[in-house]
Amino acid sequence: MFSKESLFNSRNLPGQSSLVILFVCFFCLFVLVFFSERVVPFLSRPTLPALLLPTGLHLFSSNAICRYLFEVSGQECSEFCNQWLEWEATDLQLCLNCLYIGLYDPFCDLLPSFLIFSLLSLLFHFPVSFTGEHKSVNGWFDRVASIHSCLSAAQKVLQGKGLQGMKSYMQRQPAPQSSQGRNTQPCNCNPIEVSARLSGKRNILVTSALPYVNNVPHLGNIIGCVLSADVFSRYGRLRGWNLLFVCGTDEYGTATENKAREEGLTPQLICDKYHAVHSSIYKWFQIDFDFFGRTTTEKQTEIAQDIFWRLHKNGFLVEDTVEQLRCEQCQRFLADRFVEGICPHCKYPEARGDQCDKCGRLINAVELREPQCKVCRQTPVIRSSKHLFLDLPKLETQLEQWLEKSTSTGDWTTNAKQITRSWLRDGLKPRCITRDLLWGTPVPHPDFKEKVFYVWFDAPIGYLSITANYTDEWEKWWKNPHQVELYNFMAKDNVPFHSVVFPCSLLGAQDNYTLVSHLVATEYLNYEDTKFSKSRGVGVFGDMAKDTGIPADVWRFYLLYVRPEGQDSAFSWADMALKNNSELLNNLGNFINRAGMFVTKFFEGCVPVMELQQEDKKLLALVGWELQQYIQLMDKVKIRDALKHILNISRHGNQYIQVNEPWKNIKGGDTERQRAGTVTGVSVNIACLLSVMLMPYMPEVSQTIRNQLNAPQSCVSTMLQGNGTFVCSLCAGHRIGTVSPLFQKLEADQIEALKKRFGGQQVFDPAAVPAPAAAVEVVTVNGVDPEKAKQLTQAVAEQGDKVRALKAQNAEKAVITAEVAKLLDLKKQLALAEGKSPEPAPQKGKKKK
Ligand code: B3M
Ligand code: ZN
Repeated sequence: MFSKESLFNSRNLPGQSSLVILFVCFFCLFVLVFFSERVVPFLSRPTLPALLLPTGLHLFSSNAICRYLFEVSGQECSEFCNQWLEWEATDLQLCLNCLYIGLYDPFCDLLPSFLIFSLLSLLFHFPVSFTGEHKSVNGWFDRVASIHSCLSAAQKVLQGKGLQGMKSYMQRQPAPQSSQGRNTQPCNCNPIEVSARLSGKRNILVTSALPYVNNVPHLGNIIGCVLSADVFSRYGRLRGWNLLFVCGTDEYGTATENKAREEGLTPQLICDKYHAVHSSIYKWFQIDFDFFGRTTTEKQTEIAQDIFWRLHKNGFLVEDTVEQLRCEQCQRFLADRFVEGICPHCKYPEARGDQCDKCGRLINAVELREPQCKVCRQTPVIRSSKHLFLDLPKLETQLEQWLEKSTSTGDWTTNAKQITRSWLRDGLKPRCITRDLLWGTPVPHPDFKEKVFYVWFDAPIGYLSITANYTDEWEKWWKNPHQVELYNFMAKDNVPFHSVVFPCSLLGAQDNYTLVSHLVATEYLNYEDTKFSKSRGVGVFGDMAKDTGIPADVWRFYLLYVRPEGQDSAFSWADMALKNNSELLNNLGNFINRAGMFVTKFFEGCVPVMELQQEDKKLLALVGWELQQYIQLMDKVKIRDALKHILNISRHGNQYIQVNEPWKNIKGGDTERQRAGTVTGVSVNIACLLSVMLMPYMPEVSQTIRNQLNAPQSCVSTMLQGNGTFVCSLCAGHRIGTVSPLFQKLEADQIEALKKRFGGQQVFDPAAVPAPAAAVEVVTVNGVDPEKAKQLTQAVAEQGDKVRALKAQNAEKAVITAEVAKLLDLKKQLALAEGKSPEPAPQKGKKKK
């Protein structure tokens, strides 16, 4: 491996090509400083130098310019050259940025000149001299060094100690960390370069797996899909990307039909009801979709049938006959999960049609002994039925070619690549895409007119139809693979459908579809030391989070802090309290609050004049480095890792305040007071940066901080669009607003009560949860008590779950009877609170486990 160490220490003279590269770096900076009109016209600011090609294309990364020069000179870029280029893009750039920030002075207009000197002095790390054929490089350095602005910059920085001074300054700085030492993969693409590909912007299409409509999502579902996609989308918008974020409920299939039967509603009403439930949960969590649609629409039928006919026409559908269980009483074919019987392996009497819960073996429904329809308990019969299959083996080669490219150029998570590989390793088999159901997108083929599409064929098409319901220009997103990058967010169990089955549908349909470029899959989130379980009442579900009194942003923060990124993780109440109290309250909140309070208390609310000392420059360099890590990680969708860098910044800030003690200096003489001013000004500017970095994670807190600081709206767009350089956005004289604490402590007793409430052992006891700070006033009209009704609705639901769980576990009859009695009592109370007569509800069919 090429090592940076050897570069810094080697006595070797860089070869000619490496000098070319260094030369290009200097050249670019030179262009930037002295010919700033050459910057790329569509960039928001003159960030990088540019080379305008005869074709009209702007190259504006030194690396790209270098490659171009090789190309036109007819020379080949050797392996050694590539290594230098990589070094330039990763280590050199990083080092320069740190240095740049280290020298940063908000009132100095000689910055670019410092940069040149930084570069020059960097070279002093290399014991090289430019002789013979490299003489011209030497001459160039000399000429640049004698330019007035460079000289005066040097004087200002070096205070007369000359380049030797710069060299010793450099040697006192920490060497840039090697990429191996960092907790990140080096980002080989210059983000600015990529962002300019299309009329100055990346076109980013973000989807989150479509949640099944009939379930209330739990925290694990939320972090895996919508919340992760939301953070990335918010980040992308901050970066100025042209981004569309769509999602919606996945509404067809047996699960919906059964839920409808359970609740005595039509499937459509079930979908309407639960779509609203999902929407309100995501709204509370501040998931900022461009559009949250649903799969039961006309557009869905239109697009799904179009894809179907294309697959049919192109010969990628095959027919086969399947044996299935049919209940004559219910007049329907039974999906595997809706048949029960005796396990052919272990004789467990309540084995399901797909799996035995006792011995865990997979079962084919037709193998069950004494099968029963779970709805009416009649014995089903075996019927054979004709179905259509997607011919995956026929598409395999095409799929593999595409996968090779997508997984190597895109950011696929490791689990996504592994799961996909293992599916391919086992060889693809044709997959049935039709079902004998009513609730689904109708199959348009006359020979299959009683059938609907299988949900997993249908659901991903939902991404397209949902977009189509949002904009007539949906094809610009979905039939534009060269100009659109598609990010799919999901939990790992959804991977094969997104990496194999759905891409095969689209490849086979041959209509220039946009296929996934970045498949981002999370691992699983556990609840404490167990799994989330609706039936056991274990875990926090989306609709309950808001009743805990904990703000949505704190929920977001903690879920993102433990995001199962790379490995399974767990939600834990104790840990949530700990992270809230240590990271949010004592670290982040404390720093931002102190910075603002100093401005308010010591400087009458106006940002003081800053005169940066070594100490301040060091801090800004550190902050800049953390910001760069944040950007690199976010670009790679390492959401959890990136969050840690925000917290690092406030940690550095707290230390800085602690060491510099502005509260003491403010009482001293002029010099001390000036020092207090600088420390306060620097801190409050860092607080402003933090508010922007927090935006994707905690949108409300982020806005609150900017309101408190009275920060200009422009800081939001400028701070993350550069390459991670720190921008001073609150200048001396800027008046901030009213500062107040951002977070509240989570107390031990509050957490204990919440843990009990969601632990599955206890029935909901509203009295056990301390009321949130601002409890809603209870309105009582004619005995109707909405607040109590809300709590009782929850209690009824939880008690219902508990009863079902006990039944499912075959608990003792006496125990079940006692719990049923409690349930009936709760229902009575609920009816009263709702102002209805307390009649028991009519008996419904047995619920699924
Ligand atoms: N509804 C499964 C799930 O929610 C399924 C995802 C569809 S994505 C097109 O896990
Ligand atoms: Zn069994």
